[in-house]
Amino acid sequence: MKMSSIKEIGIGMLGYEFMGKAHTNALIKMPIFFYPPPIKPKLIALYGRKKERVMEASLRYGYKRYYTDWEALVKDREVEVIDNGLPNHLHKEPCILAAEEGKHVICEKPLAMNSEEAEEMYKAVQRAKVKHMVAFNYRFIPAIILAKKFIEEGYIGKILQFRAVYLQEWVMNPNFPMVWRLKREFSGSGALGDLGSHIIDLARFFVGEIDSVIGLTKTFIKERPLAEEPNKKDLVDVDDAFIALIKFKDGAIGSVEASRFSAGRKNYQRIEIQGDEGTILFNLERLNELEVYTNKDKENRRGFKNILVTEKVHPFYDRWWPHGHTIGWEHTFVHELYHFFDCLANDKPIEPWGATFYDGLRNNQIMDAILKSANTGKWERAY
Ligand code: SOE
Repeated sequence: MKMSSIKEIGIGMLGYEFMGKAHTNALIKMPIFFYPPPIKPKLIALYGRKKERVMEASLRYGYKRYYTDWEALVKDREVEVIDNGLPNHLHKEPCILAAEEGKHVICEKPLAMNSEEAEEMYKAVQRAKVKHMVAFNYRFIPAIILAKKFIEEGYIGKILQFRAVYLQEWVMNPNFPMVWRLKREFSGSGALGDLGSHIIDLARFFVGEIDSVIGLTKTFIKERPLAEEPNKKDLVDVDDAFIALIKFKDGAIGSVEASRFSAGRKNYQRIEIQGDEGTILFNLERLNELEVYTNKDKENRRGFKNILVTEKVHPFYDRWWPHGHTIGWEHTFVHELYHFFDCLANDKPIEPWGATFYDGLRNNQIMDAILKSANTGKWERAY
């Protein structure tokens, strides 16, 4: 199969910083490692607010052109897929316009600022009948996929409890300046939407629908210096940390918490899934490994088994390196974008493996319920 004979598809990327870079890296790598690719992404256009910076990024990343007007990029006739890696307050309008223009849409998490916006976005992509995915990239880690397989095979029995933390430390310094992730008007919430959204998505992915929640939030540092004028301060109006308890529809219970004030925790996402016959443990800082325990083992042989999930039998792994040559955080984006383009090229559903805008809507509804509960102090329905 010659690469020249593979259909191409025009990509319009919104944002060139953290997620824009992670997604562009994935778009470039996907056809190399997932060869022949289901479709070949063509880097058509890149959007950013600041002309100088987005022009430089477009040259550095290899986009054909750049825009400082996201509406013009979305309407670019060569752009067939919109990949939105902008701050959360710029998810709704570009994604809805993309759908109205008949473009397929990938949007970073959380889908929206709140469930009202998420519902509008979900309805728009349904009306337009375009492919839609929310970039919950941790669903595409081979160890996470193995955990799902263990659960489906009944290896740990009926799921009774789910507990997850997602801890980072990057804003503990009071001199760390104000950024969009710390302002409600740009982010919608703090650690909850940025980190909590991931573990809430995985709670639904592993256990099932969430019925109600009770939660609390905390802001440890309430004002921060402005990057441009350090002697001026601005208010932090989002959570630095949250904790929530969960009642799943099927009777299981759980807890989720995220913090940006966890000294020593760099990108520490720890998941523990407990069944009536065993336990599965995952740690994002050791993402090639999975720990499993089952009572099905003979009594004198019971214990946690640590599996290095790098054999070719695991999804995606045959595309990378020999077993034991581990992969990293960036590869999760290559996997999720491969999944998107495979589903697009072969008209397959994004779900249940990938997260659609419906999953994004449910995620925002659950987070809204946690924020409501943090005010009322009561259990709130997560719909
Ligand atoms: C994506 O993998 C991600 O979890 C982002 O969503 C977070 O914002 C970042 O802190 C770590 O990477």
